[in-house]
Amino acid sequence: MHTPAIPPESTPPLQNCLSQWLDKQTRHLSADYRQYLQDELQKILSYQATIGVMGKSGAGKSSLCNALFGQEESAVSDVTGGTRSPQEITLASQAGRGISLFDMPGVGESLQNHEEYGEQYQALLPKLDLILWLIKADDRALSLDQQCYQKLLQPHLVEHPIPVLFVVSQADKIEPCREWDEQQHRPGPMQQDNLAIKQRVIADSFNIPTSHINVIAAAENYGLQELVEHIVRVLPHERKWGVVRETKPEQISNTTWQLCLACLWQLLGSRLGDLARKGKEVMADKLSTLWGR
Ligand SMILES: Nc1nc2c(ncn2[C@@H]2O[C@H](COP(=O)(O)OP(=O)(O)OP(=O)(O)O)[C@@H](O)[C@H]2O)c(=O)[nH]1
Ligand SMILES: [Mg+2]
Repeated sequence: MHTPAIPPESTPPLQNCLSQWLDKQTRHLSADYRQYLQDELQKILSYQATIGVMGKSGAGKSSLCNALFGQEESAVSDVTGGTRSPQEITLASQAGRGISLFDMPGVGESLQNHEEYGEQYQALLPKLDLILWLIKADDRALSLDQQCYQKLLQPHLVEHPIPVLFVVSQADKIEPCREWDEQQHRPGPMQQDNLAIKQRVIADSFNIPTSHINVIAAAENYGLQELVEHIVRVLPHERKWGVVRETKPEQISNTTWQLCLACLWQLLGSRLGDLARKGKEVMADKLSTLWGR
């Protein structure tokens, strides 16, 4: 498969770039099939992703969302009279319909409120594609996060299994802080060791593999490309572009871009296969030759 040579920041609007790419890739097909694929491409590209962002107050949720997706555009629902409810924020769209972020309440609060939040979570979870759970690098008190995960989230994940990625945030604040490399914007050697320990502690506390935990410092632009790559890897193919489309181009690594294109190609191939199976003109040989390239 030929892929468009990018850094994505040099692309015209994403839709145009991918539409031209698809046009080139499918030039051997009949006009009907090409149009069908272009329509499918637009459907895939216009998916609106919804991410739940969890973590104690001050964990760095807003900072991360702004670093990945841009400035806050509007708060759809609000915090009301002492009872917090999930707050939906639509972030400024780069090239499409925006991305919905839910600021999820409850983390860091006492268990007394969990029953009330439980119902809200049950209602919200089916709407979400992914949850990001932030824990500040220098926060040693994990027990409220842990209880919230076990009591509030885990029971609903059984019914609505969506990926949950843990994020160690504000990595520059882990001891010894003075070691942070201001030039390279990365942790020093002892900070790196301590961040690895932190990842292991979180993995043990939440019973997840360390590979599910990213380390970032949004204010330092550290670890953000890797986090985006991880998000894209865990999302189903048809939901990846809703996130990539809205992510700032500088946070999309070449690996992420290539991965998304390969998955898009696979997805379009299967859509075309579905169409052929539905009894339209059979082009099995031609299609398999084209898709095998
Ligand atoms: N040094 C450093 N500070 C950070 C980083 N990320 C966020 N902060 C700071 O941490 C504070 C809290 O960040 P927010 O993004 O507001 O945290 P939040 O989780 O949205 O907090 P709530 O909205 O209260 O739930 C702010 O003063 C940020 O500037 C980081 O990577 N490094
Ligand atoms: Mg916030």
